[in-house]
Amino acid sequence: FPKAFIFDLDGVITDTAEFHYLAWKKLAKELGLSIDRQFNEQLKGISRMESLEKILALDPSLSAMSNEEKERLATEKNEYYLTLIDQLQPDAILPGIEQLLKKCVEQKVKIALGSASKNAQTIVEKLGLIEYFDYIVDAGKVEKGKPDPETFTTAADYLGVPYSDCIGLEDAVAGVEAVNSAQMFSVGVGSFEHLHHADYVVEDTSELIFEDIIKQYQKQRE
Ligand code: G16
Ligand code: MG
Repeated sequence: FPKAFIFDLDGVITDTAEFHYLAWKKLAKELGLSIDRQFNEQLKGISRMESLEKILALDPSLSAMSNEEKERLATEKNEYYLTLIDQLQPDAILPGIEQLLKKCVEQKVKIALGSASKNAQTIVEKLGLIEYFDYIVDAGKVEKGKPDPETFTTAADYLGVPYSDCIGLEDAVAGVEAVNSAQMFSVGVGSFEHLHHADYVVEDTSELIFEDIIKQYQKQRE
């Protein structure tokens, strides 16, 4: 039986991707650039600075920008993002997530968060889910972001659980890669086309059924 579930935040627990998108879009516009939802797919799961770099790469004339200027732009994006997530409430929890958290508690499976966001704790608090979490790993606790396994191994190390007894839930390709390289069982949430490297894929969070996940995990561990 698994000992811990490690949840990604954006795209698994709530859909903050839309707010990241709106904030980046506003910043891009100020730089004379335009981004769309398709482009935003690449920004899922990667850090704030890496996201900014991808946007700046759209215009070669911006390549000479100083680090100070980049910091200023990243901060500006975050300030706008914070005004957008200020309205977050429990109704923004994705379908099936709270039931899954309750099942974990019931079955004495530990719960951690493994997010690339520096705002992870604030978001989980606004959603009213903080009590469920035994530990939160956010961007401030790791040196290497996803796809490096550090986000997930840091959570397991804190919980004192072997990696092979952990299940990582992710919506991003980089996130699934991080879970896999931590030697954990990976559950991908989204299209099979994107996430076929995951050990188990469901289309959306409403299909994250505790018993089904356990069954798949046990089948693979046999
Ligand atoms: C999230 C989002 C990313 C975002 C990153 C950093 O990761 O998916 O798009 O760039 O956090 O967020 P912040 O600017 O708040 O530090 P995750 O790992 O929760 O999916
Ligand atoms: Mg995500």
